[in-house]
This record gives sequence, structure tokens and C-alpha cells, in this order.
Amino acid sequence: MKDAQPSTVYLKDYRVPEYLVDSTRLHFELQPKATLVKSQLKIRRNPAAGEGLPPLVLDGVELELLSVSIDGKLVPASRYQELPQGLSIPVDAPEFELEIHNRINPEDNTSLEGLYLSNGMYCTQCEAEGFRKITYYPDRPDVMSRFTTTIVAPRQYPVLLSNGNETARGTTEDGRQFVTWEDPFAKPSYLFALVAGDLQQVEDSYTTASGREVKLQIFTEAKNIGKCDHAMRSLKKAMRWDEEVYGREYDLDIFMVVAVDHFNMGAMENKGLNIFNSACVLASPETATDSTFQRIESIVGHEYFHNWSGNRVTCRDWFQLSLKEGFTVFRDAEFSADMNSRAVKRIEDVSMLRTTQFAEDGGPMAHPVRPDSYMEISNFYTLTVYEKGAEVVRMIHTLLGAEGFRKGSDLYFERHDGCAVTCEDFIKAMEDANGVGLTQFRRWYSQAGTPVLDVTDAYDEATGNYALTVKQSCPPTPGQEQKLPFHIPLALGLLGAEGTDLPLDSAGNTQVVLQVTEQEQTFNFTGLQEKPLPSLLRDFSAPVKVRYGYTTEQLLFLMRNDSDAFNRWDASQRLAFMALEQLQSDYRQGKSLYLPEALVAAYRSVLQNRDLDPALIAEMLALPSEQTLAEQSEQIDAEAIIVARKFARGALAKALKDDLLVCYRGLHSDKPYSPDAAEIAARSLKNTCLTYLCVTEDTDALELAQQQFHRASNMTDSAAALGALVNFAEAADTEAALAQFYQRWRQDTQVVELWFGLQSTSARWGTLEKVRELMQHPAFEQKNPNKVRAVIGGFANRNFTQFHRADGSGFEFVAEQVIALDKLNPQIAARLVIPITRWKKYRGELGEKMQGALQAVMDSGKLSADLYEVVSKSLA
Ligand code: B3K
Ligand code: ZN
Repeated sequence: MKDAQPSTVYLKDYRVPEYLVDSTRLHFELQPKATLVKSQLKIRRNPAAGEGLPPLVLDGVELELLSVSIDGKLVPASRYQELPQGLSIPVDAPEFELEIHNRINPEDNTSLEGLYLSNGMYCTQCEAEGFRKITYYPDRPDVMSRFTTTIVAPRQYPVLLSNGNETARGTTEDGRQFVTWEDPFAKPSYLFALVAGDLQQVEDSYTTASGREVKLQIFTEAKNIGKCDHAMRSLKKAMRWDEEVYGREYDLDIFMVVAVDHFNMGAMENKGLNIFNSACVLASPETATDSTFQRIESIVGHEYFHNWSGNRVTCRDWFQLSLKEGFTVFRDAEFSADMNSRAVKRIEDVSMLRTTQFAEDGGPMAHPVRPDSYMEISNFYTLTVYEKGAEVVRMIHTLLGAEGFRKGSDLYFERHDGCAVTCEDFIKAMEDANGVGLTQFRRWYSQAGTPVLDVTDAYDEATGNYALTVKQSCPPTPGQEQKLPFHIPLALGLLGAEGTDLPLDSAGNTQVVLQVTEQEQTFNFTGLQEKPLPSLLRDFSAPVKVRYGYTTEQLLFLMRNDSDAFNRWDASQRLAFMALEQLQSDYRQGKSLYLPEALVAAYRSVLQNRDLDPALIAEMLALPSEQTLAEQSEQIDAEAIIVARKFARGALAKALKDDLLVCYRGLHSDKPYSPDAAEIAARSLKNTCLTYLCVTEDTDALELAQQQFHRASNMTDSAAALGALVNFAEAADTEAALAQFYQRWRQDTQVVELWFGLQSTSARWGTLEKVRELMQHPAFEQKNPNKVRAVIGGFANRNFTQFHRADGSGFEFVAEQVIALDKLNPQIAARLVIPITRWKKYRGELGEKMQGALQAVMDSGKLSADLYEVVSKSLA
């Protein structure tokens, strides 16, 4: 039961659990509408909780309670109390065995939390608070218990899985089969998992550094069995990487991965039994794009790394979520950087952070990396907790150096193995292992908002002194008007007139990390022969915005010469941003639009540069997205953004046509597909060229796209060509290509999702009418989050033009969908509403229309706690 006005939980109210659970024995008899759950818990009063024997309060949601027994004796219903969200049982001994029987309905569970059915397969999702939808339990991460699970199921479910090792299997008297699993590691309930289905498996093995053999299995429906190889390879790479970089070995004899089609997020790190959204594990060259291949590698790595950063050492409470998520995202980002191009990975991550996390930090739901309060914890699986949290861990890495960081992580794992701990414990281990203090640095965990650095400089020719002054500030965020200064590692280099890095100290180092700790601080560099050009925040050494009055010439210079690949890219973005700002302002003033020749020349020389990694060239050629431009605007003028970007893209495409064509042709390859860094880079640049060429809508360019579409031997090329057609070709040609593509791939769930996404995100094709049509397509399923994300999410988040239509119909549509979805899946509804929550940032009428749509959601009746929290905070 969810209240209309859910209550707020505060970090400051944390108390240790009253009772501990030493062992948990679960017994499931699976039935679609009436699964019977029996749970036997060995319970003990927590000595740390104080005196007396308060009632035992268990969490439980949407459960049908059948019976309660203590030490083998039935407790009459008059003795215990059923609460709106649980059960309260009087206790008269400090240790006892509790047995509870209850029933649940997996078939009607559309929230995809707890135990549910996906295409006839039973599966679970318990993080954060889903276990309470399975049985009554102290469903909090600081209660860790050893689990034994027996699953009984009819014969049509031959595969029965849970955490740990299989210890028994057999047939019941009535002919059903059962399997028992035992997990030797104590774990919180959120890491529990169960799967039952008619599944096939791919099997492999891995020998750990200490010589133990681990069985690896990936389970999926039979039709997908050919799409597991990449995930298996990625898993083995991740296992090796964690041994080499963190000294962490896997600890069970078996590691299982299961692919399910209905899943609220990417994947889940349940102990020994990871459950994945099919879209994040299944791939083949014909059906998956390069970015899907890379996403799979990183998510497989992420979930695997959680075995240590999350499972062996877990969170004390959900306010500490970033303890496991920020750290694990940092780990997976470094893994991907080591497996692929480091610079490109960094650019992709920062670009995403700047667009989406910065927007969150500047919006109504802004919160610190370690939030102080929440209504619904599911709403805090955010870009701030994950991506900004990873940046915070990265800054510690930068401050301590790789060796120091490793000493810190070793101490952290050793000190807290088997425990549920806090972000504070993580920092403390880093401090203790290195003998340093990070007191001020801790503010990154408690203060929300994106800090801004205003940098100015002065050079004194007479003394050769160069003074760099840094002023930091941070805008107010909900509940935090004033911020104290952050401890910011500012990596920089200084470029001389020749374009080379100048030595910054007597040892000849050309890069330093400045420790910015005050509101305003000046750093002096001595003995310089000339005024240098600063290359600031190299490799994005902190999640901040840097303002420095670069001229166009200086940015062109950095684009050509900076030894930091990230900053070369960043210079290209700053340059493009300046030009796009100018275009927006000219458009508002009714002036005619014009793209500076210097910008065109810069793009041309990037395109012609044979020494640069092609993937980096592709990144440098990409104009900042409309979303990025919106985030960077004080006040969003959607129309001006759309016009300016479209104009700039068109002008570049026209001016660079010949170069684009040469580049495109030069990158054509007949080699068999491989998702390695070099090949991915080549395809990425080739397809960037193709898209630019098609921007002009010239027949010969569209002909190229048609050719590529028809001849492509891999999904990357095929999808890029189809994307170009959907965005730039005549309606009849677009329709023909879409129909052909669908006909070919209609049986493949992942490709159909991609097909939906290409249409809903097209500025030209993905009109509201088309999106509504897509929702009527037989392959669309409102109960499947991937389909909702592809069609409705694609439109709301990645189709800036159509979503921002001046009549507000895009916002109304999203509101209408959110209201409908909330009845089925509150988590998905609360995510989907986000695009209409930032109404305060819009200029004029559009903002009012967006506010109106949001208000309509609020007024639509009783909302789930998830949706209520986001909507009420955004309207405030
Ligand atoms: N830990 C899960 C996320 C669970 C989200 C629950 N609403 C996946 C991950 O971050 O690895
Ligand atoms: Zn995670």
C-alpha cells in the first residue's frame, strides 16, 4: 500500500537494526498467480542495539500472510500486528527461530520488483527494497545473513537458479522438481536472486590467479544462445583485470549470468547470479552496434566488480549507495579505458556527465552524492550517485596517485570484508593507508551542485612570473543555499608559443595538479620566458565548470597542440559552443546567420589530420548536442537552440563536403567485423562523415546511405545508414528502408528496440503522430521498459526538436504516458517524467506549458511514492 503523501527518510535518523538474522532458509513453490514462500529465520537480538526486547518489525509489501510460527509454535493472529508495510511480532527471548508462510503473485507483478514473470521465466529484482515483496524480512542492507534457497517448480522450468552453490536436487512426490542452493557468504536481502525457466546456457571456465577453477554460465532463451560470446569474453577480461589492478579474485566456484527481457535497469549484481537486461548482455555483429558491444563489456565488468565493491563490502544504509555505485562505476570506466581507447572513453563519459548530471545538479531533484533524505530510494539511482560519485572516487585517485589509491582500496577491502559500511569508512581507509587528511574533500559527499571555477591570469614580463587566479563558487541547490569551498584537484599544463608543454618545475614536469581549496587562490609559476596559454582541468580532473576567457585563436591553438587529448576535444567543444551561442543570439535578434570561417577551417584540419585517432576526430567533429546546449544556457530557448545547431551543422556539411567524402571513402573496409578499438574508431568516423554528408539532403549523399544500408555486413553500419535515412531522406525512401529493416529483424527483440529508437529520436521522422503510431505497433509493449524507453523515452530525452514543439503537445504526451505507466511500473514512470520537470529553466511560454503538463500529472489522482516524490519536488 502506498500513501498519497509518502514520508521522508533521513540519514540522521539511522539506527542499527534491533535484530540480526544469522541464517535465512527460503522455500519457494512456484505458481504464476500463487507462489508459496516459506521462510525460516534464525533471529538474534542485536547486542549493539541496546537493552530489552522490542517487538520484531519486518518489512513486507503486497504479501498474503498465511502463518507465523516461533520455535515451531504457531503464533495466533491476535498476537502479531499486520502493518501497512510489514509485520510487528512481540518477542520474549533474545534468540529464536521464526517461520513465516506467505503467498505472492508473480504474474500480476508489473513493477518488475520482487519476484515476477518475464516471457514465462520467473526472475527477481530485489535492490533496493524489492525483497519485501517476496516475504516479510528486515529488508535493509545492514542485516546480512547466510541464505539457503530451495525452489520447487513444475517440469516446464528445467533451470532453477539461486545464489551460491547447488547442494541438492530431486523430484517431489507429486512429480515436480526441486533444487537447493546455498550461499556461503552472508549477504543483505537486496542481493538475493532466483530464476526459473526453460533456458539454454553457454558455459566456460576461468582459472583465478591463485589457481581455482570457476565455472562461468550465461543463461538465455534458446533463440539467443548465439548472442552470448561477447559477454562471456568480457566477463573473463573483467575477472583478469580485477586481479591485476585491484588484487581481487572471485570467491565462489560458479558465476552465473541470466538475460531477461523485462528489466527496469541495465543489470543486477546478485551474489553469484547476475541478472541482466537482455539488451545489456546479448550481442552479435549482425545485430548489435559497436556502442552496444562496448556497453555490454562495461556493464558485465560493472556487475562483476560489484562482487567486491558492493557484495563483499556492502552499504550500511541506502544513503551510502554511492559507496558501491560511485566506486564501481569508476572501476568499470577504468576497465573500459584499459580495454579500449582511454581518451575516447573519457570524452564519452564526460560528455554524458556534463549534459545529464550537470542538468540534474542544476534541477529540482539536485542532491549530494550522499543524499541526506529521500521519500523513495529508487529515485536516487541517479547520475549524481553513479557518475558524479565515480568522479569523486577518481579525484581521490588523482590526489593519491595510482599506488596510493591501491593501498587505500586494499585497506578498505581488508578492513571491511563481510561488513555493511559507509562512504566515511571508504575515505578513512584512503586516509589511513596514505597518512593523509581528506577532511575538506569530504564536502564532495555532502554538498550538491556543480562548482564553477573562474580562472584569470597575469604574466609579468620583468620577473617571468605567471599568476593564475582561481575563484570557486557553487550555485544554491534545494535545501543548500550556501556552499563551503570544495577541495578541487585542478590538473593543468602551460603551452608555449611553439605549442609544446612548458616545464613547470625544476624536475621538468609539464603537468601539475593544483590543490584548489579556498574561495579564491592564486598559484604562481616562475621563470617563464613568455606568457603561456593554460590548458585547464586536463582529463577533466574534477566535475566542475571552468570559465576562462579563451579567444577563438587560443582555442584553435589548443585544438591543434594540447598534449592532453581530452582537452583538445574540449577546446573543439568550447569553440563550437561559442559559435552556437552567437548564432542563437543572432537568431533572436533577427540577424542573418553565418558560421565563422575559422571554425570551418578548424573542422577541416581536424578531418584531414592523419595522426589523430579516428574516434577522436569523430568526437571533435560532433557539435554539442541540443541537450548539452540547453544545459549550458542560463535560460533555455529551445527554438533558438534548434535553429542554431541545425544551421551550423548544415553550413559545416556544405563547406566540408569534399573532405567528408574523401574521409568516408578512405575508411571503407571489407574486413570481417571485430569490435576492437581500431575498427570501432574507423567505423565511428566513417559514420560521422556519412551523417554529415546526408545533412545536405543531396541525392548523391543519400545514395551513399542507401548503398551502405543495403550492403552493410554489421549492425553498426546498417543502423548508421538507416539513421541517416530516417533523419534526412524523403518520406517514401525512409518508409521503404524502415519496412525492409523491420521485415528482416522482426524476430530479434534487441534489433526491434533499436528500430523503435531510430524513429522516435528522429527530428524529422519522430513526430508526435509517428510516436503514437509506434505505440500501436504489435512489437510495442507498455509493460516492457525497454520498449517504453525506446519509443517514449527516445522521444522525450533524445528528440529535442519534436519534444519541444511550441504548442506543448510533446509535454502533454509525456505527462499522459507517465500517468498511465505509474499504475504499472512506478520506477519507470518516475524516470520518464524527468524531461518535464525542468520547466523553470525555460524561457517564456514553453516553460509554462511544461509546468502545466507536470501539474496535470500531480492532479491525475493518487500517485506512487516514486512519482509523487519527483513531481512534488519539481513543482515546489
Ligand atoms: N545495483 C543495480 C541497480 C539497482 C537499481 C534498483 N532500483 C545495478 C548496478 O548499479 O549495478
Ligand atoms: Zn552498480
